[in-house]
Amino acid sequence: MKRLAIIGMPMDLGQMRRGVDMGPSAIRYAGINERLKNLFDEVQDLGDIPIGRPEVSIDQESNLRNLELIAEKTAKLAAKVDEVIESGSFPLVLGGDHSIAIGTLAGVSKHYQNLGVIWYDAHGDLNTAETSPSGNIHGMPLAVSLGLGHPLLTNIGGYQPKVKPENIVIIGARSLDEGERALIKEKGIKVYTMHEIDRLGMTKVIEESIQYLKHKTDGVHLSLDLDGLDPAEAPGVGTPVNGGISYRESHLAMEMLAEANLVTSAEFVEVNPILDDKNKTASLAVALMGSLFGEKLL
Ligand code: 4U7
Ligand code: MN
Ligand code: MN
Ligand code: MN
Repeated sequence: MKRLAIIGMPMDLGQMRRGVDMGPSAIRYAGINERLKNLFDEVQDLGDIPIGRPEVSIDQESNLRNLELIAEKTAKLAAKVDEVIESGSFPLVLGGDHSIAIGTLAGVSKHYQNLGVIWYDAHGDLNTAETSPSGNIHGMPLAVSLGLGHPLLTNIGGYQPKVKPENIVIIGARSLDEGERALIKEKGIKVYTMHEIDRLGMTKVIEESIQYLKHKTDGVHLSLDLDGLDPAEAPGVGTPVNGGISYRESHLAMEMLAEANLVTSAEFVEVNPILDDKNKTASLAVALMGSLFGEKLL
């Protein structure tokens, strides 16, 4: 039995542009159920983790925006993701800004000795309070998962780290801050920047990524930030960066991952319908999910 469980995480507290909290609705409206129902024996939509309308705040001591709230809400997501995996379903989380990955990974990584992570993103999301130029936690979830950052975040689920640096592949990077670059070098994190994608082609990038992760991991989480794609194709994102991965390259990447049967959990984040053009970005997310879960053209 192949079962999929969809979890909405309508949280926008990790950054400053409102609207990304409507991402899960936009993705549902774009037809996620229709698209995926034939690719699984059962597709279950578990609805949204309740976020409410909490008052935003800046932690005086750490300078982190909405620290306590994000810790509280991502812990709830972690528990739900944990429960879904426990029940034998594939967890698919809909964001929400990328800070939600702190919760997803806390829930997923309990179940694996050596979790692999594919971080499909224009950014590294490897900042800490010390290196962040913005104080926005959506720029930090990968660092948090490595055990770097505020203890309220790194200790979610009661253990850390969630991921080892050698089990991470970043794909699509083209906007890395100083501290992120230093951390990538220090930890030897594998990164395919846009330069490598142009140079090698997406086929090689994904083939290499699969080879890199296949033998040393017992599960792979795909964290797909829609801003990894070019803003011409994915305009509905809060932090667009020109010169991104194309629609076709992204489909190819998802299809190759499907063939390799490597991915064991996934999240699609940063869809902001207020900034979007007729739900184009949410529709793109749904189309990519189709490819990721094995939809065939013929
Ligand atoms: B996203 C940034 F400074 N690096 O930390 C930061 F450029 O989840 C952007 O990838 C982070 O969208 C983008 O604020 C986070 C900035
Ligand atoms: Mn991101
Ligand atoms: Mn990003
Ligand atoms: Mn973003």
